[in-house]
Amino acid sequence: MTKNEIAGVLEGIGVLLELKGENPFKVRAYLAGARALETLEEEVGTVIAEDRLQAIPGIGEALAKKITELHATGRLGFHEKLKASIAPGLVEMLEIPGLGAKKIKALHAKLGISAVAELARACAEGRVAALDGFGEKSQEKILAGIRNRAAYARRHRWWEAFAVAEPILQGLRALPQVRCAEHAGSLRRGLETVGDLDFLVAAEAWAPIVEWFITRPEVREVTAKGETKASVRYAGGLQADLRIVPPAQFAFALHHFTGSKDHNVQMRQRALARGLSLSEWGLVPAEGEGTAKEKAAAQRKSRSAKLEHIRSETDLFAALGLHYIPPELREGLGEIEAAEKGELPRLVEAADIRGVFHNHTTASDGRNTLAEMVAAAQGHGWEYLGIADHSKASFQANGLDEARLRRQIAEIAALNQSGRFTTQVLTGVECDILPDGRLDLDEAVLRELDYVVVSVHSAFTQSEAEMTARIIRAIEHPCATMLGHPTGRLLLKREGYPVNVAKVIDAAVANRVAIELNAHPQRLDLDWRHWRRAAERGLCCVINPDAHDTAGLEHVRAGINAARKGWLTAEHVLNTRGLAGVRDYLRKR
Ligand code: DGT
Ligand code: CA
Ligand code: CA
Ligand code: ZN
Repeated sequence: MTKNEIAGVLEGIGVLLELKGENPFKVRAYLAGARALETLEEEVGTVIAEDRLQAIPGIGEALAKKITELHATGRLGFHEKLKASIAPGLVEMLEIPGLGAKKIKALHAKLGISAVAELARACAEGRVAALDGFGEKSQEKILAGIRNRAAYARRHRWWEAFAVAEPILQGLRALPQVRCAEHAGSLRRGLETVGDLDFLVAAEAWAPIVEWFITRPEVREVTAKGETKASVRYAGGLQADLRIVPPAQFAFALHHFTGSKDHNVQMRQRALARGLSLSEWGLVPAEGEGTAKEKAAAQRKSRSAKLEHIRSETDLFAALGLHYIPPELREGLGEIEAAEKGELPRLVEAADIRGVFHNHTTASDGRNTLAEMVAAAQGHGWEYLGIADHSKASFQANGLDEARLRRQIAEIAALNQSGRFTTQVLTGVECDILPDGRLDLDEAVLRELDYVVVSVHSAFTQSEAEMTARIIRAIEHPCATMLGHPTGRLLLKREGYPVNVAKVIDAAVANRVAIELNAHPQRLDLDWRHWRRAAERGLCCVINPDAHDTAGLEHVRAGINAARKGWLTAEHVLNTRGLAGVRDYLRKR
């Protein structure tokens, strides 16, 4: 187990102890231990090997033993026993966003609630609001939390879904019977969350493909099996549909099963207006008897119509008088009109990215050193890597104060001068926006940096008006260069704080502050749905991985998906510019 995974278990123990009503000192000891590990600057393995765990403030003998066991085995008998000693319904209630151990304990003690369903009923009947220390507002929040938890459980983040899907697609392509295979559905459209996976295969022999698909080791359950299709559920709950079609039908089926529904409806209407019927089986004259399937088959046999020649999605769009529409744009949001007029944007691509801002190192809560991060950025072929560690108000993330930041600036200057890397390091900071909208660091030190990311990490419960005013005040600060993760949402985990995004965008445009498209797969914040209009209004986008380790730099790919869904071109994105262009942009501000 890694340092952060161990910290996660310790924190979990603290919460469970609190739920059990254990001595608060004991609870705090585990939470403090978790914090101490998270901010540890060296490898936990090294510390264990050299028997120095107990030298870390906040870690005593008992904790050191448990950390060692977790590091070595990935398990902890004490944790498992503790979990087993608490009603599973209570542990489950901990997954409700916004409901902590203290409140669950009170609900259990006063209302005898020990399951999520009981809690939902108690809220619906108003019994929670009547409790001391709860009230109407708190009851509403709990109900919303229960609803969110159920909705979150039905979907999966794109990044994790893609990691499951990609090896299966490659496996399908390697089968001798398979002519071609593609992802379809929301995964292919690059949606931030995915309900289920959709695989589409062209082949003439079906049985061996279906058999292969349902016997993968990751499959937990086969939920449907037919001659040319199958559905399965994998470990982790993700489900997948496989459909196999004859090669001549592949382009139509790929288009149909890529969707979205809205896009498909509009495409069918367009076909009808031209006297054609579009379906997963083909594009055929709309008049006459029979189903679309029969007509497509008849047409294929007669080899007469020009529609025969549709072999790819490009051909299919062309047959309806349209330029090719990239899957990311197929949401029924005006892409067909733009494709008709030849006005589709040339969407930004991963290869356009020349560097990134907003990355963390071990100086705050990152897991790799400055040099390790730069080496990785160089491996990506980037010209520059911006470092933006946390500022001091984010004490839980070991944020930097003015003195530590100045030392980092000097360290970066020395590294750049050493010529050790071709990738240049830019100096930045992820400066906390304090609850009143002031920035967390002195203006003098901010002026010494190449750029400043401003972000909200505290006081999430402010009203929409307060939060909006707070963020706008930060945007108006003369040193602010870009706004980090503007809504603070964590996909399938936590809704964003309330904020008037349109006003924030206006302020950013007016103050020439860029807004981040935070590419962390859990954030993808600002949401792609805002970007098309925002870019039209002149907003500059910056795709930032918010990397906390070298692997985190890969997340740029998820940000590219979102940017493409937001109709963004390379010109809209600051970090498609080379180092000279970026320096020029930063100087002119
Ligand atoms: P998801 O799985 O909820 O993230 O979203 P999708 O878009 O992958 O939806 P899914 O898996 O239900 O179906 C894949 C595509 O197949 C969908 O985007 C469009 C097409 N499709 C499925 N069912 C229907 C339908 O009832 N009507 C239409 N027009 N298209 C459908
Ligand atoms: Ca799907
Ligand atoms: Ca599906
Ligand atoms: Zn942040």
